[in-house]
Amino acid sequence: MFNFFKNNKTEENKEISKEGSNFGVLKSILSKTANSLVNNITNSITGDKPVDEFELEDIEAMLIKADLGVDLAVEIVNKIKDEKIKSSKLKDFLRKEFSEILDVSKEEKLKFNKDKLNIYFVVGVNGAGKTTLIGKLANKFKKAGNKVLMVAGDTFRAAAEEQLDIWSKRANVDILREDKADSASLAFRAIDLARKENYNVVIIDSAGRLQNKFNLVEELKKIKNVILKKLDEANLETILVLDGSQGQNGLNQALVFNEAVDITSIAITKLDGSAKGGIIFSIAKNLKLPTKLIGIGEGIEDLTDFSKNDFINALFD
Ligand SMILES: Nc1nc2c(ncn2[C@@H]2O[C@H](COP(=O)(O)OP(=O)(O)OP(=O)(O)O)[C@@H](O)[C@H]2O)c(=O)[nH]1
Ligand SMILES: [Mg+2]
Repeated sequence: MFNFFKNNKTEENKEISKEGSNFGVLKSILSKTANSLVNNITNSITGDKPVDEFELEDIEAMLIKADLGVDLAVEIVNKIKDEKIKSSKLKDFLRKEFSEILDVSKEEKLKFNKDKLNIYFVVGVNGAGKTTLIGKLANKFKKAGNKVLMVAGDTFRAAAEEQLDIWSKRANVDILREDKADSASLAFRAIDLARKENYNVVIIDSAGRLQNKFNLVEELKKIKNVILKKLDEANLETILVLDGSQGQNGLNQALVFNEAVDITSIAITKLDGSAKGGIIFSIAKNLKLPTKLIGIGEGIEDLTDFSKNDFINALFD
């Protein structure tokens, strides 16, 4: 049968908090992305005349290199050309463009209703950072006074349950797990358990790789259907975790997962040290999906809510 472990750890979490992500931390994490996306362009193209043909080519190449994707890079360069943007105004122009691209959703934060059962279904390819994100998220919800249940929905790999178990202890939250279980039926039981024991936050892990992509997609669809049989869509957030150091690959992954389970928000991990943060713009533009969380390290506190203004300011100021 399945196992349900209650954690009763009282010890305070002693890791240094990056909660609320002070702006300095975000700025230093995004410094490589800022260089590739903004500074390399605005530092090399100066003067008071409109950007010329050669410079436009350079800008296009730099934007593509910064993982913005070819379509978006071409679109921006065409605007610079059509609007006869002067080199000295390039930074202001890019700031406005990038800011508008991120206006895909009014909701910047994860859906959450304190009085309801909130389900977070976490998907993504293997190694993207799903399990780590769940640990960080559980910790955050727990500290805010919620009753949190983790569900070891990656039943394909025994080690995956162990890994989530470790995170449940770190975050001091309960976990539901069962070796080699059917993950959809585990999700089903998790929701029943949550109702019975008054959990208000349930976070479901999932496999990143099964024998093939078809099986993975079918399994994720099954889990999602089970969840939606039990509760309203308004209380479900389906989070796609993307490895921020993988750049444009993330866009292709997002397309596949979005088709399978209708993603409602994106979490970008490993932005620390990566120059490929431009992927956030590419996803917003192509899929109209909001990024709501950013992973900025391997520790339990290394998670920050995405804020459009902070993100833009960190890149441009
Ligand atoms: N630097 C950094 N590393 C991260 C971050 N998030 C996750 N990692 C690391 O990425 C690796 C993979 O993370 P997991 O959480 O196991 O990824 P997963 O998606 O659950 O992988 P599977 O279970 O194999 O599908 C681990 O070594 C994590 O420590 C992050 O925001 N920054
Ligand atoms: Mg995992």
